[in-house]
Amino acid sequence: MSDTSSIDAVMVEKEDAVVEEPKEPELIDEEEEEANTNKPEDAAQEVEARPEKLQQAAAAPVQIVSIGNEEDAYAFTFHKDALNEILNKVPEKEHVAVVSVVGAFRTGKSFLLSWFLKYLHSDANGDAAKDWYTKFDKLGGGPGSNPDDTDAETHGFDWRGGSERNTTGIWMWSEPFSRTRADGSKISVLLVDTQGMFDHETTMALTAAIFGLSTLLSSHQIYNVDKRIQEDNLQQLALFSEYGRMALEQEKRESSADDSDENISAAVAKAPFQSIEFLVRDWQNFEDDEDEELMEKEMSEYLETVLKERDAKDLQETRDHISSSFEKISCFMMTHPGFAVTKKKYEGDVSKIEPTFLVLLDKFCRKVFGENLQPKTIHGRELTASELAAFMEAYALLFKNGAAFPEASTMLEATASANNTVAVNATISTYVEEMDGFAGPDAVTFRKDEDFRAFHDSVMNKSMRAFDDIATFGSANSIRKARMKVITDITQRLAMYEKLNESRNPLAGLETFLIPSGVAVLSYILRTIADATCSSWSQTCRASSDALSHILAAAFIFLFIVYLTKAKQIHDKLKQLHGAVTAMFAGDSSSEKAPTRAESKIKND
Ligand SMILES: Nc1nc2c(ncn2[C@@H]2O[C@H](COP(=O)(O)OP(=O)(O)O)[C@@H](O)[C@H]2O)c(=O)[nH]1
Ligand SMILES: [Mg+2]
Repeated sequence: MSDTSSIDAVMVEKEDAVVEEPKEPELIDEEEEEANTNKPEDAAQEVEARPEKLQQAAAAPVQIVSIGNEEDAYAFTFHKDALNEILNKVPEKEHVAVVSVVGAFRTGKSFLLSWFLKYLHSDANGDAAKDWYTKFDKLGGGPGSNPDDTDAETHGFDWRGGSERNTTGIWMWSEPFSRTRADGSKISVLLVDTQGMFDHETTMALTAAIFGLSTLLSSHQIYNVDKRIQEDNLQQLALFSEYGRMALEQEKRESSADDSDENISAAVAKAPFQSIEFLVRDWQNFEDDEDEELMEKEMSEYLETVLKERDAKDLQETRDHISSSFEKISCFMMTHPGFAVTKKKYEGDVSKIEPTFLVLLDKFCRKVFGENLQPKTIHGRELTASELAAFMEAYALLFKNGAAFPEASTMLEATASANNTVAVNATISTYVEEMDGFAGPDAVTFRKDEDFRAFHDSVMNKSMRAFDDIATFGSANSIRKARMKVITDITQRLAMYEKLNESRNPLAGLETFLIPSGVAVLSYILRTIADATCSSWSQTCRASSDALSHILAAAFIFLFIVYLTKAKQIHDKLKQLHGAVTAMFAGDSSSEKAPTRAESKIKND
């Protein structure tokens, strides 16, 4: 588990780091949240209503976006705190993958996601048994499951068969799943469910809005379709192509401003959205004798047929738009799970599911969460959890006033603005992390002026390079503003580090003692000389000696008063001096362990 304060800290910084529109994120108080959540049986509320102990124990789907009603034009409400609570569980610098499922109402999206949960638990150490899906009796999230039940086996995305629930919105599983990538690095997987698309009550604009938000958010989007890929499924996808085209053009412009040819081809090759996979449910065309290899062949041939060139201009355009918007388009087919599964009373009994469905399900899980698993990227940059939160917030704001699908340029602006925010936060974190270790609240060594400046300069250069690497997108003016914001912030922090460092200077404040001590020593010496050299009959000489002894006494009294008022500081200073001298002789004055940010934070708290 991560340092849970870290995302909050970044988010707090982020709020004041917003450099241009969109406006301050909506923070929803509990009352407002209740009013905005469209159904009383809302699971997010169920989670909140549960006792603390159970909330910690039971993982559950959490609503991160709820959708209003006709009165507010189906405005989206982003539940920032709910999202952050999940993202805080991701280790601070770990990248995140977002796997989401979109598609028509009651096509088995939540059912599939509940299976994903089972797979991810079974494969927690990357060693799921070949027949992992037979190792338990029941699938969680079904009609018989109780969200208050502490038995994790019964939890899942809500796929209650038969009930006409219509809780529109976007849901995320409360626990991220840690996976190991092929290169050995860790990645946290977040599962996202969408509800309320393409049903008879949902307008096309709302469907497009949910679809759009989910596409912007995901690294791998599963588009669940019933029986076959239809033309309207493709058209729905092509809706985002305008955004894709603009994003690509912007990248091309940026690359041509750069002289390296390598950069141009790398940027042009990048589509704005990552991976989309059509998941055809209840596919009926596999032959009885087809083995897995043949089935896979059939899947890729089917996708090729669907996407192949068409004579009709509009059909061809749809295909071109999709191809240029997504980095990767794939297809998988599942057979019917068996009629028992579609019965109203079906509660998730695994033994009633058709074996072919389970075999294909196993293949699909391994495909999605195996080596294909990619972190969420924005313009080629892999995101951490706190960065994902910044983008998610900017995207949700696009639909704040209603589910009218935003202009591509607005989506692009939101991306650029969130990207600048991420760049500002990352730059400041880099600076703070390094400076904290060198001269932060927990550092103990006083740094000489020239060392301090040199260190600051090098950290500043490194941080600004980090900024330039991230802030590559959007208008030059907004990037410039974000850059200024970073510089102002770092300048303020520098002043604080200077003060902290100065407070560790063992010689600071010594002038209060040095001057009276010098006067005392000088008067003592002069008096000793006077006493030794004066002849007994010289009045002037005796008077001078007396005057010097008065000065000496006055200096001592002054020193004594200062000592009384500053006893504690003097004690500390002497300790510091002693420490500095000891360390100097031990030859390791600069090798104290740099405190981590987390340590300083804990101490500050
Ligand atoms: N025909 C069919 N039904 C399924 C499949 N998977 C799940 N179901 C059933 O479809 C109903 C709706 O499932 P659900 O996951 O809630 O659908 P969602 O609205 O897309 O999330 C439930 O009764 C499931 O048991 C499938 O692959 N094919
Ligand atoms: Mg569902």
